[in-house]
Amino acid sequence: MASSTKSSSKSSSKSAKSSKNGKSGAKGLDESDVGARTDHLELFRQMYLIRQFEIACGENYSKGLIGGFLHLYIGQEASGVGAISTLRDDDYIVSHYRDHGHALARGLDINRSMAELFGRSTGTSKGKGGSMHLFDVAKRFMGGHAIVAGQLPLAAGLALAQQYNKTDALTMCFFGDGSTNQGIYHETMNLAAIWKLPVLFFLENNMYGMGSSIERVRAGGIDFCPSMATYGIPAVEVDGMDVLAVREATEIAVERIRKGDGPQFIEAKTFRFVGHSLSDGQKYRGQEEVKEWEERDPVATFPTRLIEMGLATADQIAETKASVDEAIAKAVEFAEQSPEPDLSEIHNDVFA
Ligand SMILES: Cc1ncc(C[n+]2csc(CCOP(=O)(O)OP(=O)(O)O)c2C)c(N)n1
Ligand SMILES: [Mg+2]
Repeated sequence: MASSTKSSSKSSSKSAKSSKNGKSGAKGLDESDVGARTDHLELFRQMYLIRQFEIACGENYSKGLIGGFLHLYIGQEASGVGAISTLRDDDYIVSHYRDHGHALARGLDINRSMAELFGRSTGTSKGKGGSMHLFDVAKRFMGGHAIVAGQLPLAAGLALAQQYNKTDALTMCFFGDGSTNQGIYHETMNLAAIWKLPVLFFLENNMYGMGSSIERVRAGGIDFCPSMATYGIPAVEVDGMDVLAVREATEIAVERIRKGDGPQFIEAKTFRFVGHSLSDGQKYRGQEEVKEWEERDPVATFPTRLIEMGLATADQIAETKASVDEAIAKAVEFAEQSPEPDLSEIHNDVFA
């Protein structure tokens, strides 16, 4: 927590002072700043959308309308939204099983995403993937993968294709602290570095794997950036509760990758406010720690910051929330009313 707070204050003050057009984020913006204003409000909209989507998922899981495992992204919204806001449409994203936030930040349709969780034929994977396998090739969102660290070599493969085809597009790969003790993690880092692949390794260090703190299971401690020297991959730590700081750090890394500098590594220190999955009693951590992180809840604190910076009004925040709430209610309705996949579909899209 200490290092996160430290990097937080440093990066927040920095990011609060600069917007995309280089002007001050202070009060009294003129009309030429409308773009920046819309952009900041959009970051809030996405974080709020993810939060409300996840709350709705939790409710419908309890009702038995969503089956299988359910890993919620509550608390980590600033990390995914800030990072993905820097990407172009032709970049790829690969994620793990805690993928709803990444998918929604990428702009996957919320009706179809919700329907996927409900296991309905209108879902992004036709109802056969579920929560851990959201997928949308048109959006270059290449899943949703349930095997811890399994998405890392896939990211390297996608990045190799981008390099081979001489594009300046890149692959952003999200993974958790728990995946870093898998052998394939080290193999991927080494290969990506040797081949200078255009991949952004984005670690969401939420301090816990499934039921153990990273402090207990990692010999190198809770900070990952120093270990990246082993692979010669430039690494930066950022406060994952601060959407502007995440965006700023990611923008720099993305620019380097597009220039052909090879892989970059970002470690966002973040926290999941809820259990690993909905069947987690959280016996491995104290609630004081959770409360401490919740005080920095990005969804709750960002509106105040936006208003103070003169980037949004209280009315705009309220309107944004109301329209998201309505969209989520409609997504649940869409999912509930959609049919289950037909039995004749059982063998389709399973093997390539
Ligand atoms: C190869 C493999 N081993 C174990 C699991 C079970 N499992 C699912 S999530 C998880 C913890 C991963 O934690 P982390 O990478 O920190 O991601 P977080 O859940 O914190 O986002 C484990 C052990 C799995 N899915 N795949
Ligand atoms: Mg973790």
